[in-house]
Amino acid sequence: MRIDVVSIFPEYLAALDLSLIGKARQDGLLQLKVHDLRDFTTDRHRTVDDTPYGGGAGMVMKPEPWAQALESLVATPAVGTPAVDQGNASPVVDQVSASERVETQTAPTTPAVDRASASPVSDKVSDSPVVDQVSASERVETQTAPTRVQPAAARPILIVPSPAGEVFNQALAYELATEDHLVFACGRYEGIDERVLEWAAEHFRVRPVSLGDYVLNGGEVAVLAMVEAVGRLVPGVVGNPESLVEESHSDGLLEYPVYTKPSDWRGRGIPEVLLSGNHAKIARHRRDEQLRRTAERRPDLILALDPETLDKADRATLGTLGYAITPTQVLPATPKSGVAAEATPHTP
Ligand code: 6GU
Repeated sequence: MRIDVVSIFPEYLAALDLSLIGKARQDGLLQLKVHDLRDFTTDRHRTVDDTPYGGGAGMVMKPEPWAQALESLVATPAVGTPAVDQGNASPVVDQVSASERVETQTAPTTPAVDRASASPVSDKVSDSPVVDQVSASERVETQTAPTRVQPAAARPILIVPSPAGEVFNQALAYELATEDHLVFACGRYEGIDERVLEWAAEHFRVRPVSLGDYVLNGGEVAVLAMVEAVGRLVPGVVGNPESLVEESHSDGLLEYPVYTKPSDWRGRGIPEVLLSGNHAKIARHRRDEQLRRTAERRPDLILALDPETLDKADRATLGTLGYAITPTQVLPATPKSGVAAEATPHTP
């Protein structure tokens, strides 16, 4: 998978050199590059922001540096993509080597000053020795558009981290993990000029995405979270794929509690069943712990369960936790009437 991150703080993304994701980059499973937005400015001060039309607090990110940065990415194929693995024939600039640190000057081919005068990306396509994932016949060339226009489904995904986006979750992480190319556009200040997102829709599948209902100063921390969540689902990145099966959210429930040695620690023991060697009993105990913990911490997830995924024992446990299961949904039980909440008539 190819991942490009554009930011005015490329150093923020240095953590992606470490641990599992850093290893996946070294192994060539993730071709991840960080680009400095300021490399795509043309003025002496490398300006990326300006005052908002209509007034108000703060600054807004100027559109043109973003267009230049994003255009450079749709036109620059990654190496070693599944379609065409160029191996050692790859251009040095695109290689992810063990020694590679987060790059601050990754404007892939030409410096920003040249780019402004050159007719943009179509040159770079022909310069490149590497064929894009999308075959030449799938490309729709136009005379007027400065960038190749691809059919919507073949366009890379552009993720724009924003508290105003759709909420990121494990389902979205799984979806993104199947993509060939993700681009992350880290906004700062009050955000990016809205026209960038409209324009970008011609070249990307644009997805504004939020981590949750709180505000960060910029998209970088959100990108660290999303790249880790997505990257670890790319085949080969996590050594033992079984560990992806039993973790929180993989089945719509939180993970069960885990314990290791010693079995008696500061006067605290562990659930006896875990020492029994009875695998069926252990599996049942863990499933019940998942249900109990989820009901306590995330009742919204219990209500979102599909009854078809619940066996008899699940239903019994949910009953003791105060839930009723209808053929189509899980509901809070209403103890007095014994009738499911939805069926209780509302009095005006
Ligand atoms: Cl993705 N970006 C910013 N700036 N703030 C956030 C967020 C993202 N998710 C939650 N808060």
